[in-house]
Parts: sequence; structure tokens; C-alpha cells
Amino acid sequence: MERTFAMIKPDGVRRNLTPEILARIVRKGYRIVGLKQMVISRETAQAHYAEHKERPFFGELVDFITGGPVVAIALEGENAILGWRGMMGATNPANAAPGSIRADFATTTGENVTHGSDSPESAERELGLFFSEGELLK
Ligand code: DAT
Ligand code: MG
Repeated sequence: MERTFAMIKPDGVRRNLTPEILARIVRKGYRIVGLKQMVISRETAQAHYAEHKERPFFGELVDFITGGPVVAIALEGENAILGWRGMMGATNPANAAPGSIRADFATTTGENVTHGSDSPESAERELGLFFSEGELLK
């Protein structure tokens, strides 16, 4: 069993994709062990995306991710980290596999609907950034 951090980004929430995306997660068989809608602070956004802080798009990325409510999700399941990345599809929706969330619902890299941790280390770090222990099911 593995846990990962998933997020429906502000574009996904604004476009009312929350039920569609939660339905895909549950139908897949992942267990939702934490869930909340929230507005991310700039500090949390900068920490979450710290690996990208030298990239030219960093400012836009922080503005975007803090620009409206997101849905933060803690998922549990076998191979959940890679499995959720697969369900999301590639970062650039033009390269995302048919049937993936980004292929089905996004057209631009900057606004690509969902986030998912990319490794066990980032999953642990991101779950800790967004959820306190008491907010997660045992
Ligand atoms: P992912 O979200 O698939 O893990 P990432 O970690 O490389 O992708 O980048 C984080 C986010 O930053 C990505 O979802 C959208 C934005 N981003 C990445 N590359 C970008 C680019 N070349 N132009 C604009 N935004 C970009
Ligand atoms: Mg990433």
C-alpha cells in the first residue's frame, strides 16, 4: 500500500471537474484518506513547487495555484504514486495518453487540471505540507 498527494487545481475546480475527477479516483479503486477544499497560501505554493523556483514560469505557477480554491486529496492504494500519475497523463496535455485526465480535460501545460506527487519522497513531503496527521485516516 502506498500513499500519494493528489490535487484538483484551480482550473479544475472552476470548471466543475471535481465530481468527475473524484469519480475516476474512486472507480479506480483508490481509497481517499484525506480530502479538503482550500485556498493555498503563497508560502505553501512556493514550498510545494520549490523544485521549480528558478524556472521562468515559477511566478505564473504560484499565481495560478493560489488563484482559487483547490481540492487537496490524500490517496491510498497499490502503486498509487505511479498509478495516479498515469491517470493524470503527461504534464503537457498534447502529450497525455488518450483517456487520461489531462488529455480529456486540458489544453495547456500551465493549466493542466491536476497535480500528483512524482516519487515516494515527494509524496511524503507534499502530504505533510497539505495535511496534518489528524486529517488523514489511519
Ligand atoms: P507535473 O505537474 O506533471 O508534475 P512539473 O512538476 O514538471 O509537472 O511542473 C509542475 C507544473 O508547472 C506543471 O503541472 C505545470 C507547470 N509547468 C511545467 N512546465 C511548464 C512550462 N514549460 N510552462 C508553463 N508551465 C509549466
Ligand atoms: Mg511535478
